[in-house]
Amino acid sequence: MTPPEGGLAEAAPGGGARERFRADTLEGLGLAPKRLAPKYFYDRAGSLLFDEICDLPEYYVTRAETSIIQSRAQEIVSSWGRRVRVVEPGAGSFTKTRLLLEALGPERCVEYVPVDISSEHLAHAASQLRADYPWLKVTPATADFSVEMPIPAAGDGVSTVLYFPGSTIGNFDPEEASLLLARFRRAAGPSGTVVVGIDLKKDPAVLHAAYNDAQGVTAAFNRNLLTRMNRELGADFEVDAFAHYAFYEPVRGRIEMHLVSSKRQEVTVSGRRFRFAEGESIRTECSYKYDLPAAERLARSAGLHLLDAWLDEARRFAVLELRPVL
Ligand code: AVI
Repeated sequence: MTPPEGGLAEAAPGGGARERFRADTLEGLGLAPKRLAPKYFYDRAGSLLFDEICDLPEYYVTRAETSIIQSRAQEIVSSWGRRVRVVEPGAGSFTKTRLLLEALGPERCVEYVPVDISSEHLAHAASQLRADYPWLKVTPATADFSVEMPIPAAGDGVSTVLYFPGSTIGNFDPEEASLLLARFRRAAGPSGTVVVGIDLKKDPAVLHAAYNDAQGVTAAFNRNLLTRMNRELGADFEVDAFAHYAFYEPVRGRIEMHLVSSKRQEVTVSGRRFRFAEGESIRTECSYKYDLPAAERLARSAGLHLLDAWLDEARRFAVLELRPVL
């Protein structure tokens, strides 16, 4: 899977994407405290590491969401309309998407529109789906959905379902998440539906374990960002001189993931020098956890209301069905 649900970055970025990565990185490392955007985790190695994370015993997220879709697919799609176009920003959640497309079937599913910044990833995803579902019309759209959703209006009598699984919404700050959901609402149109996966608040020990796995895969995933900067931006990070540090911050309700410098050092990125004090960090990701009332407030702030919510048995994850407030 490349990249994960909602992942934005390219496996091997060409000119524009590389320059965006450079500009965002130089800006983020110039801030105090330093930070980088999590969308840059997902080069080829990062995407493979994320696949491994999804299979880790501690990382319940993917299993919890898949179990909801597996057991409730028919119920979830039941209110989506007679003729449906499914639009998926990120277009990476094959198992879950397939279950939903199958639940809709050729009678109801008129089109699937994966939206991703990587045309290479889209072409691969589209050809796989066309091979497995010859009845399915697949219309890939190349775009950075965190900036724009250039989706044409649906045909007459066709309702659009914006499917955003994986709790990728949690990787956006609440203000950005609200803007993103509003963009999805506009893309879905007044008769459309937004279906989003959110990770729920829970015992901090469970959260802590999920982002500090025993095998160190999450640490490798975090550090791979340094390797990527070295390769693509001519940086000279000493990868072993930065430690993975992830913790749950209960006031904001978010996991914060950092890379902490183990010593005083200077690093050059694209010809610019950045100083690190011993113990100084780069924040590489936030992963917000919601409860249902907070998720409902977030939806409202984006002009959406909560129609339904499906939870897994352990109540760790929720799939929300949202509709525009008319
Ligand atoms: C993609 N995203 C929803 C994952 C998360 O849980 O926030 C990324 C991740 N970071 C560390 N582990 C997984």
